[in-house]
Amino acid sequence: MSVVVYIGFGANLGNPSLKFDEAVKELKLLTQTKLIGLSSLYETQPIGLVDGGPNFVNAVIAIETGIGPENLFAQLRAAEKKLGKSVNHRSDLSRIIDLDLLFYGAEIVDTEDLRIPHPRLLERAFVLGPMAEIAPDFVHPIERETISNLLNRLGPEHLAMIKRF
Ligand code: PH2
Ligand code: MG
Ligand code: MG
Repeated sequence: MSVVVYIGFGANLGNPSLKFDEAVKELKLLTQTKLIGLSSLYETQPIGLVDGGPNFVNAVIAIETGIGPENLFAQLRAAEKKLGKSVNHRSDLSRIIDLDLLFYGAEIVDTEDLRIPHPRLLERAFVLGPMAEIAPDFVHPIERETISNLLNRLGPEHLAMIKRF
């Protein structure tokens, strides 16, 4: 059984586009997993950072995988660590890599450690923008709206914060 999974990539320190290539390579190494889509890279203004760090590079990666959601989440944490992220990195600080599990097919997961769909993606043009490029018609399993509608629902001030490279 394989499921289409969307993963958000973000980085604003070091060499983000190189990190993106490395992240894609790591995902290709996962068992039972096939890379099926890559968005363009986007330059995006930081949201909610307390350290005044530089703009981000964001993108969305689509894979098809037989790995279950919890296991995949653990594999993403392991890939982040391998690519140089410290384990307890705070979400309000600049980072050299962030790999977020956005959607696991239409599954809804809500445990202490893991929430899918990613709870903050609805307000994030830096996720919805790149995802709309590769999966505009994907339906959010809770909102029951397509990614392109969710993106359009965001105000122009959000859209102004992302720019395709
Ligand atoms: N990630 C965050 C916080 N803020 N801002 C942008 N533009 N892109 C990100 O990936 C991002 C962020 C926490 O993961
Ligand atoms: Mg994140
Ligand atoms: Mg993260």
